[in-house]
Amino acid sequence: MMDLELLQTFQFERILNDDPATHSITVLGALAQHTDEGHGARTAILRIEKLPLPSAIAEDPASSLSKFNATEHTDIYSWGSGWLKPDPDRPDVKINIIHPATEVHIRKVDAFCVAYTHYSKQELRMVQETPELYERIVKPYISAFPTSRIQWVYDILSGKSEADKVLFRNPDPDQGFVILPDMKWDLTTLGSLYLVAIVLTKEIKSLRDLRKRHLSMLKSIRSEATRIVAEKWGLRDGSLRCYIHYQPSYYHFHVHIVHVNYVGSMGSTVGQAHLLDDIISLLELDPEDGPSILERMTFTYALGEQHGLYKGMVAAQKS
Ligand code: M7G
Repeated sequence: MMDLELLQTFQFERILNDDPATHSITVLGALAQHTDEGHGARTAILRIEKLPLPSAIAEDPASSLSKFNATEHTDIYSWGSGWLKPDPDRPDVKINIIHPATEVHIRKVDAFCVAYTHYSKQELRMVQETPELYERIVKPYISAFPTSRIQWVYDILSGKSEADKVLFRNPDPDQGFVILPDMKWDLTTLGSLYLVAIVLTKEIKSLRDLRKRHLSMLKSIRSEATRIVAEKWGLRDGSLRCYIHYQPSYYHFHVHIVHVNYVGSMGSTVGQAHLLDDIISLLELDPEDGPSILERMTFTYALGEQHGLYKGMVAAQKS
């Protein structure tokens, strides 16, 4: 378990990404690790994100501040800098840690940051994935994906981790799924509510593997998500934007369940995010037999140059 003492052993190496738009910074370094073989430092990635402002500041700005320095004023306009009073009940930042982190994680953070910020040091390219390119390039890439990358998914599904966070579980091995808070969510700010539904079956690696027989499971994810947010947080129908990433980072099927007001959130980019409702509609239009529409269609999306598919897909694009 991570604690302040361990965080204090952090040795800085370099900044992977600094994104003012999301008030976050991602940094590479090392953290102490104690193993049976002894003590050492292992590579760590820290993503530190400023949490949204407390509502108290809107109700009573003056008493939320411990200091204010005026900077300038012109006519009716003035501005300055403020310091929030520390509040023992309200944290200031959210910290995500990967430790020990491998080269793949570092590349993923690089690629991830590039995909979603306008700070890209790397090139992004739109590519078209025809069914033929899926078979030839993407499918082998997915099959070669080390299962260790989705160990966290198996740990959630088996109840080994985050068990107390699970909001819903349908244990059916074919149609079952769990719904729990996504690690991106701070668990308190309703406007940035972010849950994830993870299916139990290992047979669906991505959107491409969805078939008509999965319709009832997809509809059940939609209805359970709607029910949970209504019961737990009083959100009315139409408060959620549910989508599926293609390409995702993890090839075990899951659905992003995000507050509709959380516009511009990382990952809702057109090309990568496909509305669950649209996918349900496409599958409903599928014929009873023959290849599914999701096998037959061409998907167009952006890839960062660090992405494992970048070289192969860019080289395969027809001019
Ligand atoms: P994705 O579309 O495969 O990749 O979504 P993305 O990260 O590029 O969006 C995976 C989703 O799972 C993301 O929204 C992650 O924030 C979330 N996630 C990843 N991990 C490692 C965990 C975890 O350990 N716990 C939880 N609750 N969510 C996670």
